[in-house]
Amino acid sequence: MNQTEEKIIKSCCRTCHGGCGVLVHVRDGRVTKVEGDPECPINWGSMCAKGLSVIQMAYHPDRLLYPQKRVGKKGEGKWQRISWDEALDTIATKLMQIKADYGAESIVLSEGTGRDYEPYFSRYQNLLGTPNLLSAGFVCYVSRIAACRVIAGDHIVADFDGNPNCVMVWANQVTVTNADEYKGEGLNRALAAGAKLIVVDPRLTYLASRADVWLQLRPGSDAALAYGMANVIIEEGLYDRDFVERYTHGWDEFAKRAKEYTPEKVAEITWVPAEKTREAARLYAQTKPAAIMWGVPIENTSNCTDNNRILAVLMAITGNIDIPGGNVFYPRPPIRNISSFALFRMLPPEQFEKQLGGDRFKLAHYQGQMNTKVVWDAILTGKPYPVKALQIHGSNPLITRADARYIYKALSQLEFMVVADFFMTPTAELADIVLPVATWLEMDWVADTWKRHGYALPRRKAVEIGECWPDAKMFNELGKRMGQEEHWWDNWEDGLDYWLEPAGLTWEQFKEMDYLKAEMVYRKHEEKGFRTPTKKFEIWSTQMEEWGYDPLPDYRDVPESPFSKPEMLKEYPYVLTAGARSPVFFHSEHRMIPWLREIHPDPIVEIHPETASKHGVKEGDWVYIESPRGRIQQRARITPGIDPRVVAIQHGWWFPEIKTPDHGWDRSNCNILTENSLETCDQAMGSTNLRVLLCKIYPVNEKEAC
Ligand SMILES: Nc1nc2c(c(=O)[nH]1)N[C@H]1C(S)=C(S)[C@@H](COP(=O)(O)OP(=O)(O)OC[C@H]3O[C@@H](n4cnc5c(=O)[nH]c(N)nc54)[C@H](O)[C@@H]3O)O[C@H]1N2
Ligand SMILES: Nc1nc2c(c(=O)[nH]1)N[C@H]1C(S)=C(S)[C@@H](COP(=O)(O)OP(=O)(O)OC[C@H]3O[C@@H](n4cnc5c(=O)[nH]c(N)nc54)[C@H](O)[C@@H]3O)O[C@H]1N2
Ligand code: SF4
Ligand SMILES: [Mo]
Repeated sequence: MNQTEEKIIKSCCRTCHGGCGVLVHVRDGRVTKVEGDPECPINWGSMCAKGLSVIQMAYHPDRLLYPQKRVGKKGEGKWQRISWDEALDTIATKLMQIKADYGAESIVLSEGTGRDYEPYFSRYQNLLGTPNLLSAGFVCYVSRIAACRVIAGDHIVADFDGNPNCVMVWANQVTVTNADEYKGEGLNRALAAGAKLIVVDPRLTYLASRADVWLQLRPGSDAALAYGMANVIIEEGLYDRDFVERYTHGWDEFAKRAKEYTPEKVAEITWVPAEKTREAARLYAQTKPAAIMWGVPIENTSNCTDNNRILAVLMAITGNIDIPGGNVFYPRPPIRNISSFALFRMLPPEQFEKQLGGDRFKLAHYQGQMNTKVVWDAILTGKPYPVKALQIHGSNPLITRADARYIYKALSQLEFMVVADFFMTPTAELADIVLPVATWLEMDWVADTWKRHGYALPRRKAVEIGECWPDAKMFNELGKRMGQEEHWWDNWEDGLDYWLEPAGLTWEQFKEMDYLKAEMVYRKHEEKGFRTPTKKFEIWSTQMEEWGYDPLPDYRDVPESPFSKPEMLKEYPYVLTAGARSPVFFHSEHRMIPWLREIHPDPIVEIHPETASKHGVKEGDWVYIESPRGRIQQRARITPGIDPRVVAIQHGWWFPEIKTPDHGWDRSNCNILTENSLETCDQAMGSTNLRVLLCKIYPVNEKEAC
């Protein structure tokens, strides 16, 4: 390569859940600029602040550049540089010893959200023989996939390619979060083409401000509101009779339950005026085609499974399933699917049955997902069996999982812990070995395949930095040291050819392509029915019934609310909603990136002006937010865009600039406040109440402010 010539490499960002096509400019082996690729059908040239800041992340002075081992006590912050060979040999020896002593199930693997090395990680898991792979999936997206799978055969995605004329955005800020399948660009285009917009959100978001109808509901009351809409749709005859009669199972029972949820009754539960519920229901049911764009607050809760089910039912009864511009099943690109890549067949069934929490949370178990509390319990109590080791790739549980102090206790007691990350996070500080990970700029990859939008895109390596490795390479090299040699490759990148094999492509061929996309076919049910036991869309789920759950979706209030715990209101008078995304941070990431921190320097609590004045809180003041579990500080933003009975805080906060090894992990971390009991989480999926609880607020005195 001519060292002074600039090269432009077409690639695919993954600074969030990923997918945007990007042009990476490289000069002298260093990335000098990234910009959106106008030809990419995912983002059409747009990029967000996080993606644009990847250069500051990749070349950050605090970035982990080589493996390290802990030399002091846990959390003391004393580390020593080691070679890759020493790191891998230590991990392999220790894990094989633990497996021999306690069984493979005593090793828990853990990944963060949307990490697309999943095929390699799951292959490593299955060959190791542990049933315990902890991800965010039990509270996020996979829970939606699981619920849709049992009632409709597969996940149902808003079809922006098919030009919806109405979009109901439910608990979602897609133009900020670009979550899961499509980027916000799809919605922007639909709105520019004149689509109607309904927004269901307790906060006046950018999208709510543009909406034809904004339903400002009480956080956590979603299923009641959806039932209220179903009530209107049924009472006013706005449902799709033909679809309901030919393709659904359980309509009569559902209609009977929906009858109870009159808009007036729903107004009491949700705080949404009855007329608004009617208006939204009519607009959604009468504008064809209409899509629901759903978001994660309906899943980060104890009613996760049924929130998902009832929204899917709204799609079905209005005949918006698998039609252009509705909610559709996308065919996958014709490459090796995850279960085949990950060799699921290699995990013995008796090992799978040992999955922690598997006997309790049946939908989660069915989808290979697990609740987190069962892992912390097993570490601390040794029950139902001991957990001795945790290997974490790309997660920061101390900040992102419920009841953070309990997690701190569990991680502090763990016998052996490995963390692979870009930076030394508060979680990594408790590890024994820390491994430096490559960013998306530093690897070839088949990107975006976990999403249900039908695309696979080539991510092309632009540079190498330090001794950082892609996670996939770590699994490949560890696997070979742990008796799995015959299932791994000499060079980890050869796995890309294996992945692409069913498409008749090698990586060398794929990387010359823009993308691979399966051809879309709509209305598949007309020919084949749905992939459920009855071949129908199961409003009444036969699978849920068999597992002993309510076959119909139900509304259950969150465990702490003015209705479920009125006795708490005296001390904790406000409904707290925790975790609406900031456009410039991805969960606990990016607090160390100068461009992004300049835009968003502090954690923010949103408070209504009346509420703020009641507590003597002014714009920009530090405020304590307290729940029965503890208290944290965030800075006040006074806004009329929130109900006076509700306060909204942000999640993901720690302070990399605080150089003590705890990095201020418990000052503003909203998961100090959340609760995590097994009794209050969703009994099918195990999802925890990360979003809604009761709290009190009061000003921080000057001496105690952050
Ligand atoms: N910039 C950025 N992007 C991200 C992430 C990030 O951290 N930062 N995280 C990624 C991940 S893993 C996910 S899951 C997605 C999530 O992406 P989204 O689904 O868009 O999630 P949020 O922004 O958390 O919440 C969306 C909206 O729901 C509202 N809301 C809160 N509680 C309730 C409720 O009880 N009911 C209703 N109807 N609405 C409620 C919030 O006020 C918020 O405006 O974003 C992904 N993208
Ligand atoms: N209270 C509350 N809690 C929440 C939420 C909420 O709304 N409220 N949201 C929940 C949701 S939906 C989710 S998905 C979870 C997310 O939870 P996590 O996935 O744990 O969150 P992140 O902060 O995105 O990721 C943690 C670490 O992964 C590292 N990382 C990023 N990419 C890679 C990679 O490719 N490889 C490796 N090895 N490391 C990488 C980052 O540097 C970061 O330190 O949080 C949940 N927690
Ligand atoms: S939305 Fe995500 S994939 Fe797109 S530019 Fe931003 S960080 Fe990258
Ligand atoms: Mo998520």
